[in-house]
Amino acid sequence: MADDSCLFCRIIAGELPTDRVAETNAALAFRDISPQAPMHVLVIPKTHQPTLAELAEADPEAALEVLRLAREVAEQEGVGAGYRLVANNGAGAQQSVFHAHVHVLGGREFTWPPG
Ligand code: DGP
Repeated sequence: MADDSCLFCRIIAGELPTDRVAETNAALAFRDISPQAPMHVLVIPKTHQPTLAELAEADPEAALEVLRLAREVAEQEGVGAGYRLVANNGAGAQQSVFHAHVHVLGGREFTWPPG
């Protein structure tokens, strides 16, 4: 179910321009507007849930589809040997857009712990 007030639902609907890189029936991948690595793509489910954790509970198959598409994007973008998946879950983790998403980051060295 789409939420008209949700930025990512509007991207899915094609109401806002975005640089799409891959798509399945259940998920969409597009470049982050504020990249934190040479390759930074967001993968989102086409159904609206505020967080990845809530998506996993409400629609586990869609959550799996997001992870599958993240892998495909990493391979397609040439970073399949090593990339980072990030899911900021909730405001306390600096989530800023409350439509479930996974960040796929690659093309540079990563450190641990993350900031
Ligand atoms: P998070 O902080 O985990 O909720 O990540 C949200 C990401 O969404 C952040 O890295 C910036 C990105 N973003 C916000 N608005 C837009 C937009 O309009 N287009 C695109 N492509 N990315 C956006």
